[in-house]
Amino acid sequence: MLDIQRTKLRLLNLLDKEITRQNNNIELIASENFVSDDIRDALGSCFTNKYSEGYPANRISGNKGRYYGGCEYVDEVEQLCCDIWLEVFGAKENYHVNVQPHSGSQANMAAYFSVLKPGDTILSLSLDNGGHLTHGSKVNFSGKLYNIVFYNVNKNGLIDYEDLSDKIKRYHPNLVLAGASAYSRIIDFEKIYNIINQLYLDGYNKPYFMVDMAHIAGLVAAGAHCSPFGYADIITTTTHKTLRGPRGGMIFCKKELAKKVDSAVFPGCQGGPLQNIIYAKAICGLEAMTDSYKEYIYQVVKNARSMADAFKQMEYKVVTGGTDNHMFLLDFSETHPNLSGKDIQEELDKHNITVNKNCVPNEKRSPMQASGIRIGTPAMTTKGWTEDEFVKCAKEIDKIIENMQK
Ligand code: DSN
Repeated sequence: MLDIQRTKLRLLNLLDKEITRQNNNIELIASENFVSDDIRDALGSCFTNKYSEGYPANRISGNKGRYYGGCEYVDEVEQLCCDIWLEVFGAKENYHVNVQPHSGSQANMAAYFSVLKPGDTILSLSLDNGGHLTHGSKVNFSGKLYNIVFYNVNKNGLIDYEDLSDKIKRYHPNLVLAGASAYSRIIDFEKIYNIINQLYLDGYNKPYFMVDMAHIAGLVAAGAHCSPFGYADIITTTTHKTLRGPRGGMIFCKKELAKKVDSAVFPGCQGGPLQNIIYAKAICGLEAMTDSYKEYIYQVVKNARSMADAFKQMEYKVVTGGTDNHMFLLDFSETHPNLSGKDIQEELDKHNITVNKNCVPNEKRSPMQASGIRIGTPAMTTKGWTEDEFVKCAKEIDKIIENMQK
C-alpha cells in the first residue's frame, strides 16, 4: 500500500523538478508555451469548485440554462469569455462561440458531431503530411467513425489545392477540413472556400468547411496569418499554443449552427464545463487583445524564420524550404539517413533542448521513430528570446547532431 505522506513528498519533489526543467530547458515544442501569472491564478481559482452543466440562460434561443443552482457568477464569466473571444477574432456579427471544450480533440469531436453522422466523409490533411490525429487517423475516433479521405502536400511540401479540389469532385465529402499540427506555410482559407463554392456552382454537393486553427490561432488573432473567419462554417482551436492561455479548446461556428454546436458539446460529448479554465480563457482573450501580445506574435514569426534560415545555411533540409508561421520541420531522411527523429529528440533532451520527433512528407518510418523533428518558437519567445538566441540555438543543435554522426 502507498504511504500517503511519502507519496505526497514524492509528488512535491516531482513538481519541483518540473519547475526546474521548465526554468532551465530550451523549450522548442511548437505547441507549448508559458502562461502569465494572471492565467495561472485563474486556473487555481475557486471556479474549479463549481458545477455548471448547461449554458448561461438566454445565450441562444431555446437554451434551457444550467442544471445547477449558484451559477450566477459563472454565467457572467462564461458569457464575458464568449464576448471577448468573438471580439478578438472580429467575429461578433456572424459567429457564435462555445468555450466549453476541454481540449482541441474534444472541440473537433463536438464539431464533427454537430454536422456529421457516423459514416459521413471528411476530406482532410493526413497526419504524416502535417494533419492532426483527430483529422482522421485510423487509431483515433475520427478515423473509426467517419469515412476519411486525405488530400496531400505536393513535392515541395505545400498543400496541394488541386488535389483537394479533385478529391471533392471524386469523393463528395460532407466536410472539408483545413488546419494542421505540422505545416509551416500560410493556409489559404479563402482559396479553399472559393474551391468549395465554385464546385457547388458546377453542381457538386456543398460540404461544410471546417478549420482547425489550433496551432496558428495566436497568429490569426494578431493578424500575422490570414483569418478563417468569414470563410469557414466551423472553426476549432486550442487556447494553450500560440494563444498562450490555459489548456483547453473552443469552437466558433456560423450563427445558424449555434444550437447544433452547443448541443454537440453538452450533452453530446461533455458533462460539466471546467469553469476555472473558462475564467482563464477569458483572461487569455483579454491578453490577446493587447499591443504587447501582437508584438510577441510578430517576434515569434521572425524568430522562426531566422532559425529556419540558419538551418538552411547549414544545409539542413527544412520542409517547404522555410516558414511563414511559428514553426518548421527538419527532414533528416536525406541529410542524416542513419538518424531518426527519435534519436535526435533523445540526444537533444540530454542537452536540455526539448523538441518532438515528427513525421515528414512521404515518411518511411513509423510515427514513433519518424524522420524529422518539429521546432517551434512560441515558448522561448515568451521567455524573451529574439533572432540572435534562436540562431545560436540552431548552431548548438547542429553541433549536437554532428557529434552523433561521429
Ligand atoms: N499534439 C498537439 C501538437 O503538438 O501539435 C496538437 O494537439
